[in-house]
Amino acid sequence: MSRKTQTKRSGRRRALGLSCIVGAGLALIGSPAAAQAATAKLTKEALVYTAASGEKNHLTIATTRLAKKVGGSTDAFSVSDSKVTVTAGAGCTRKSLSTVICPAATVKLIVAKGDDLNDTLVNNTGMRSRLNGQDGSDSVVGGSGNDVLYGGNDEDVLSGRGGNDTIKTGGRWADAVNCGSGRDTVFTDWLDRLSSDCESVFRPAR
Ligand SMILES: [Ca+2]
Ligand SMILES: [Ca+2]
Ligand SMILES: [Ca+2]
Repeated sequence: MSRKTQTKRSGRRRALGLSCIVGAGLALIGSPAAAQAATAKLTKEALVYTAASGEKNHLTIATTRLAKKVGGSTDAFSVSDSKVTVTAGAGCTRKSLSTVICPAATVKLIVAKGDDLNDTLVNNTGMRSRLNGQDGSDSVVGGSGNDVLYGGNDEDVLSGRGGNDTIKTGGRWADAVNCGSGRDTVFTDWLDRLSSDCESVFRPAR
């Protein structure tokens, strides 16, 4: 069978399969979107949250407690994205459809990426974090520790809150930056609006 014929046939099979799924009212089950859900996992020293493309995320990371000690501690982080389904990756367990719990014993950094669309990423802990809104107009909110916040493309709102934060607005977009307390450093451009409490501001020449 030629390659062209094979492609045609598999295309027909895909079309038939899809119409059956839609007909049954189960469009999401088994689809590529479901296979690429947002994931929270532990790496050697970090808690990593990765959104999937096509999701409008509303992520909140908070502290919680485990029923039993893991790594000598009951400290844990709850990773909750109210807008999407979250998958539990390495070291973490799922609490509900949109909430995953990860033990805190080995975590020295929180990393979260919003991928595309307009997202909200909030670190409500004292653990230092690296949060990246990526594409879309995002709201990125650091915790009380020293955070690194990236807006990525489009018009973002970046809030450092407590701690000595580094805030990077990225691109030629009209972003808004609120540094909060601590000694904060901002890498910005002339379109951005900054609060008056940003200690070090770096802008390219006009
Ligand atoms: Ca997103
Ligand atoms: Ca963005
Ligand atoms: Ca700050």
